[in-house]
Amino acid sequence: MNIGIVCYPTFGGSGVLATELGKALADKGHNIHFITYQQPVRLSGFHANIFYHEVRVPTYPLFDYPPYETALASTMVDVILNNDLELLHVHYAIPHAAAAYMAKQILAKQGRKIPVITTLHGTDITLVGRDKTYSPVVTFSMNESDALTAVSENLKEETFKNFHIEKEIEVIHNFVDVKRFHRRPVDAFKKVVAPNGERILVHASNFRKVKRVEDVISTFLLIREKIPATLLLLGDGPERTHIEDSARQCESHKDIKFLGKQEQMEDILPIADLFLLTSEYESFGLAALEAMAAEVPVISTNAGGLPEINVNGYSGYMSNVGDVEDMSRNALAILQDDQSLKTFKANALAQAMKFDIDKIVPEYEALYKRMI
Ligand code: GMT
Repeated sequence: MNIGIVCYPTFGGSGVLATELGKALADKGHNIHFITYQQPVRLSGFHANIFYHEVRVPTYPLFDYPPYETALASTMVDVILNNDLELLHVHYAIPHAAAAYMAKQILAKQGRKIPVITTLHGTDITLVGRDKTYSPVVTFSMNESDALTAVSENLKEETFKNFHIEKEIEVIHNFVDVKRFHRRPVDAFKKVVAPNGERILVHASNFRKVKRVEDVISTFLLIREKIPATLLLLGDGPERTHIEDSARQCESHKDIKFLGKQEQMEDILPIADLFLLTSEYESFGLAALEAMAAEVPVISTNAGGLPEINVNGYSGYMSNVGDVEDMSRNALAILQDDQSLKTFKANALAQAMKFDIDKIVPEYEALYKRMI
């Protein structure tokens, strides 16, 4: 099939998932055309049947806000016509679903039909999309998509709760390539991070308010009072500066390391003993699933779709949002002895296998075939 994929090219989960999906489909022989404003971060190396089309937004002194959506819709039309695309799959509703609707109407005038699938990822529904500034356009363009998918049952429910949706939403859970993440940890790297065999805890996110990274630090400090441990914080975003500043004031600040944005998560995660995700909401929590695939148990909140991936007392533990005491108690229960850590690690991997790329990608392929 000739498929167009539209996504954000950044480190966010929706862009990561869209890119991994495109690469997996290309491996299966499909031609994949990414349409976005920058090369997606997870798209590196040469793939004979992956094409990248950059959306250029010319500036003009009149534009305080360059019209990205117009440029995107025009690029979609151009790429669809010149590459004979059979389907457009857009990830994250805003503004991709609206731009896809516009492209579809332009092509319809020329007698060309193109099915559009919109995959809802989370904040496009729960935070941004609900805002009345966007809501009418988001509702309309979701209803105009030929198919809607959501990355969790919880997100499907949230969508029906917050928007007037007139069609079915199919849940296709996010996936992970377990083979890629399940690697032996690099001993030399582990030695640098934890020279005295300290437990290694990891958090990865875009440091937005919804992630409550301050709870990651508080949980870690409670754990650190009881056992030797070190915390790696991966990623970057608006909350990082003040969290880094306040972490510097703590007695254990030397055990907290901010590594910034990292592309090779599969090299870092395998050295970890525990992954912390303290979010106020996660539609799914792809970062936690990648950790589990690297055999790392997860301490998370029980918000949103997290209970669909993290099984309490098996692949890790879940606590109420903000309950850092409970999160640290649970973390210590896993970390305090090697046997318990070993069991939780094995369980985390087994749980990740349920969301393996080989199980989930065929669900998208089946949907594409139906739509085409
Ligand atoms: O987590 C973010 O803020 C980024 C956001 C995105 O759209 O890139 O992630 C959302 O989509 C991911 C992939 O489907 C999910 O794993 C995340 O849980 C979801 N984030 C939220 O719901 C807050």
